[in-house]
This record gives sequence, C-alpha cells and structure tokens, in this order.
Amino acid sequence: MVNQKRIFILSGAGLSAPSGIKTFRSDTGLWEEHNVIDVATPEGFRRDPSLVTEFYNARRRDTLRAKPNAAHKALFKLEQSKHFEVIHYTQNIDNLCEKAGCDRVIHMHGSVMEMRCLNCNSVISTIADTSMKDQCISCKDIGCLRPNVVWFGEMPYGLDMVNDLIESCDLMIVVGTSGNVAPASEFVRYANCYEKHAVLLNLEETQSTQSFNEVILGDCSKTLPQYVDELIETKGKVY
Ligand code: BV8
Repeated sequence: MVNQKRIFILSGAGLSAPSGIKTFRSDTGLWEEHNVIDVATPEGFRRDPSLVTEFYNARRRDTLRAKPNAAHKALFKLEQSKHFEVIHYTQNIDNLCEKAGCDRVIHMHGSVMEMRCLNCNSVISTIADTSMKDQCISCKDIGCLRPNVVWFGEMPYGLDMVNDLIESCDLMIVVGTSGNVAPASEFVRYANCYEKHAVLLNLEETQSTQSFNEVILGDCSKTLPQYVDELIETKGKVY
C-alpha cells in the first residue's frame, strides 16, 4: 500500500520473558544452568546429541505451555495496522509471535518447533519430544535429526535481506535483547549508518544503549503496547 511506513523489528528473549520463557543471561537464565558450549554449539551436539536433544525438548515443552503476552499481541496489532509495513527478525526460537497471530516473523536463530535432518536437510515440524532414535520422514534415515536452531558458529537465517530491509525502513524497534550476540547486535549500527530512528525497549540498559535514538526502559509487556498505540494514533509521527 502507498504511504505505509516501514518498521524493522528485532527481538530477543526479553519479549517472551513475561510469558514465563527463560532468558539467557540473567542470574536465573539458561546459561546459568547449562554450559553454552555443551548445548548450543555443533561440537556440543556431536559430543552428546542426547543431552542437546533433551535441552531442546525441555524448551519445546515450555514453549507449548506458554501463552503470548501483551507485547506479542501489540506486535500483531502493529502488523495489522494499515499505516505500517512490518518485518520482524526474532532471535527467539519460540512460536509465541505466531500464537499471537503474527506472520511477518523471521526466526534468524531457528525454531524449537522444528527439527532438521543432517542426512537430507529436510526441516520437519514437531511438537513432541524427539530422540536420537527418531527416523527422518523424508529420507527414512535414523538418528540424524537435530534441532533446527542456529548454534554459535553457525550462520543465522535471513541475513542476506537485513541490509536492504534496514536501509529501506523508516523506524527500527529493538525489544528485549541484551545485544550480546552478533550479528543481531550489529543491526542497530546499520540503522545508525542509514540514519534511521532506532528505539530500544528493554528492561534495563544494555551495552549498545548509546547506539539508540530513544530508549524506553521497563517491562515490554507494558511499554511495547503503549508505544504501539502511540505509533498507530500518530500514524508513525512519533519521531
Ligand atoms: C555467527 C541458540 C558466523 C538458539 C543462540 C567474539 C566477539 C563477538 C562475536 C563473536 C565472538 N566469538 C564468536 C562470535 C559470534 C557469536 C557471538 O555473537 N558470540 C557472542 C556470545 C560473543 N555469534 C554466532 O556464533 C552467530 N553466528 O556469527 O556465524 C558465521 C560466518 C560464516 C559461516 C558460518 C558462521 C550465531 C548466533 C546464534 C547463537 N545461538 N542460541 C537457542 O538455543 O535459543 S544465541 C542466544 O542469544 C539466543 O538465540 C538469544 O536469542 C540470543 C541473544 O540473547 P538475548 O535474546 O538478548 O537474551 P539475553 O538473555 O541475553 O537478554 C535478554 C534481555 O531481555 C536482557 O537485556 C533483559 O534485560 C531483557 N528483558 C528481560 N525481561 C524483559 C526484558 N526486556 C523487556 N521486558 C521484559 N519483561
């Protein structure tokens, strides 16, 4: 549609925290309970595939139980607004945005609701626990399924479009991420280069707070709905 303002959104674990999904780097975060090297690297999977498979089974069970919070619903409302064209890159592997109705979501770190076959590369949706005894429904090989999740040292999905999407956007919204993980943490630098208005909605300051034109601190299940309502009411004239 003509005159729609384009919004590029990046989200992280803080978006799903109000739904009870654990974040990574808080004092009760996932990386406090597990060694990242053991559960979020290809080497860790090769060393102990059953440990990694169970780590993601537990997170899939949490995801299945979780409900979208007001922040996810605000992102759906923004997607539905005729004033905006939204593209949302999430670092999250849960499906709470989709449960809220969103369909403009790129899971750059993959999805806990999918497995990928190491033999034929087929991607298979799953809601059940998986094991190394499972058979690939495509190539029928057994013991070759891994979580379709991007581990450290692996190439995230969708990167080829990011530069153009940020160059052509009118506004960047970053919500619920500590900005610790590249290349997602670099997206705000693209916005700076292209002189795009970048707003961070996060519970606390992060290491890249200085890169943002606007910082709104607080629980995103409260701050994001307010921000989205203001955007829609002003047809995007808040910046
Ligand atoms: C790649 C697996 C290249 C999926 C994840 C040295 C320096 C710099 C970079 C590197 C380096 N050495 C290696 C690298 C690259 C590395 C990296 O960045 N490492 C970091 C840790 C130093 N990156 C990679 O390896 C990436 N790949 O670079 O590939 C390449 C090139 C060619 C060929 C091949 C490869 C891959 C990155 C993806 C790794 N996978 N996880 C999973 O299990 O989930 S990363 C993991 O961190 C999650 O995906 C997570 O999404 C991501 C980012 O964390 P956050 O989402 O920000 O979560 P965090 O807990 O940190 O923060 C939550 C925030 O929310 C907090 O600020 C909190 O205050 C806030 N919050 C909490 N509650 C709320 C809230 N905010 C608002 N409201 C609330 N209610």
